[in-house]
Amino acid sequence: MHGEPAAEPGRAVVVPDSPSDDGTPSDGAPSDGAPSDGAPSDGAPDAAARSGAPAASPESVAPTELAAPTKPDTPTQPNAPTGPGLPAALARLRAAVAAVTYPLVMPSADEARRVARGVVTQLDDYLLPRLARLDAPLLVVVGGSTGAGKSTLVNSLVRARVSAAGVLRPTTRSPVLVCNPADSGWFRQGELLPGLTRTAEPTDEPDTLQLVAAPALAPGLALLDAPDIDSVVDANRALATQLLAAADLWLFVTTAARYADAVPWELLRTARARGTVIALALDRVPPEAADEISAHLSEMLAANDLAAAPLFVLPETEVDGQGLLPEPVTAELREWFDRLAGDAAARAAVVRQTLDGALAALVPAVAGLATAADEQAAAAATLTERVRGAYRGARTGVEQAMQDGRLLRGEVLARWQEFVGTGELFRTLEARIGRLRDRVVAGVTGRPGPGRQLQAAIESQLVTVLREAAAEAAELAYTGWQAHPAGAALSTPELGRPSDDLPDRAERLVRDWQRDVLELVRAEAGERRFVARTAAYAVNATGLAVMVAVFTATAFIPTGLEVAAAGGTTVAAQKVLEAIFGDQAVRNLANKSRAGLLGRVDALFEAEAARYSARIEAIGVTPAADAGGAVAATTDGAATTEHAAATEHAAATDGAVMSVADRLRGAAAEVEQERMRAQLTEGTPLTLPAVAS
Ligand SMILES: Nc1nc2c(ncn2[C@@H]2O[C@H](COP(=O)(O)OP(=O)(O)O)[C@@H](O)[C@H]2O)c(=O)[nH]1
Ligand SMILES: [Mg+2]
Repeated sequence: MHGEPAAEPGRAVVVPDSPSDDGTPSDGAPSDGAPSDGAPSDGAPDAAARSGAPAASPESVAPTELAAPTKPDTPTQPNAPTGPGLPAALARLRAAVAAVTYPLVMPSADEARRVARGVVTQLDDYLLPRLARLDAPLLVVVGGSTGAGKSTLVNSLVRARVSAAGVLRPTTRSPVLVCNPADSGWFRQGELLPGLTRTAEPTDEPDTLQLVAAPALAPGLALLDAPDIDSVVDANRALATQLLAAADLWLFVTTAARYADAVPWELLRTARARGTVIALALDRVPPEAADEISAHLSEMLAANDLAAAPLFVLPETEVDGQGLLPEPVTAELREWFDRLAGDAAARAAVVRQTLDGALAALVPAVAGLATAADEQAAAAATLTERVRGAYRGARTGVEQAMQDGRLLRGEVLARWQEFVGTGELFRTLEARIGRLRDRVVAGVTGRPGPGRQLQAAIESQLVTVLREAAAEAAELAYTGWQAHPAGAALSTPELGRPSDDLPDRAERLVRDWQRDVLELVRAEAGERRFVARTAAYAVNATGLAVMVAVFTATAFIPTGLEVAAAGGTTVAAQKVLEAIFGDQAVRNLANKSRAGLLGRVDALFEAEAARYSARIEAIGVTPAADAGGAVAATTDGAATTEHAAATEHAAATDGAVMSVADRLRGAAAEVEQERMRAQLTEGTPLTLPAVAS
């Protein structure tokens, strides 16, 4: 299928699928193009190898060592490459960037996701393969707005209709890469732009790149006809951006009518800021307006710090039968490309400048990602704290209910009074406690019915308090989340109510606690004489008295409120217990029981709160408070410029406590250090061929 010649007229042929083609750059220019043994031997890009096995040793990027054959490092861990060197640092940065998501709805999240995708894509598409093969053919991406004449210009430059021109297409169509047949191996093997499937024919399939070999194009330089940067089709615009990010040189095509459009200038400024090498073609210029328009455009270029960019002015003409511009119109541009293609040093300088600029641009991009990651962690912490606060409040509410006598009103109070018998007993109890000890025991042991009813009353009262507290907390937490954009996006209405099985769990909690209390009483009473003389029921009854005592947390010093609420009966309960156990034992029992109950309440509410935190955990964001610890070390590391310090820093902050944002900052700092060490542009100043006129 790849072997068929191009159907298009002209000299262009479809790139043959030649097994003997090893992708070695065509010119082998000794100044920068010694065959590299780091070149992959087959056309199948291997993502793991790309990210994990830098194809160039660190020395290979130093300008003086460029011509030296490079040896691929042997990867130890495919996803966490270690060791020095720019490729390894980039692979680590790639892993760090790819590991971070920005799932919480935040003002910075959309942009961060877009930037992160762009960084990873550019690393895969361009930075890593280009760094591994600085000598590979130069890729010129032809970009510009719809109808500017990009395809027509590419076709005219190679004197063949390789790219469909004048088509208004609502769908994505594979971009066309044209190169000299000698360079086709490199572009076909897919080191560069590995996510695009190479095709020999035009196709509407997404993520494809049509390769066309054109002998008319000099070896060493390829043209890529990119989709419109202002396309109404999102996928086209995204692809145009992706391709421009993989360019060694932008040829920016605009027209006399469109050159002041905002979108292109936005892109040009960004490209300029990062040092991308840019040339401009001002197309379809009416001869009578040529001076005026090119003067104005030159002004605009100067104002945007682009005065040095070569500018080619192409007069308006008719296209020929093949849709090509007359040869003289494109002659200047073609000669310029020919000179650039033939000048290995100039090409190397272009590659190095664009590459170095793109690498330098990673630092602010990743800094933005780190900030967005911090904001995610901070938002997660805020949301977590709102939930914690709500359930802390619920716990406090239950604790207060235990202390303010609320639990001793109504049914519980009535059952307690019934349980302990007539008020008579207790009115006399205080004075005759010693003598009445045995009678008290008899009293509490002799009424099984009221005991069970009291127990049920305590249970239902406590369950009610727990359910109300849980309902209040759920509502408060829900309201808190609704008031936060990220929380609103994460929450669903059922979070605003206690979980469905909360009533069951609350009932079980109370019963389990009541059992605990009886266990305690049994243990405490074990050594006491009275137990020997009483039935198991006495333990039950005493346990109930302990429960009642628990609900008077003023530690047996009745407040006015408490006395009013319980009518003095809690004091009586205490006296009964003291009569049986003695003062200190009662205190211990009540305290232990209270602690036991609160512990169970905490667990209940933690489970309720976990419904919320599970939503944050599910999307993989670690709340800021849980991620601290290594902040100081990271800041130190990021500030240093010494490689040794960077390595140390990486080791020192490689703990589990390091936040994802700090990981990003550390990885970016390492890349920046390695970029400066590599001195990509040192000794290779950009000297583009001169533009006539
Ligand atoms: N008359 C004339 N038509 C041109 C010229 N350049 C491009 N066109 C036409 O303008 C239309 C859009 O051109 P095309 O190359 O597809 O623009 P693209 O969208 O930037 O690729 C096509 O119909 C071309 O034939 C030119 O210099 N002169
Ligand atoms: Mg086009």
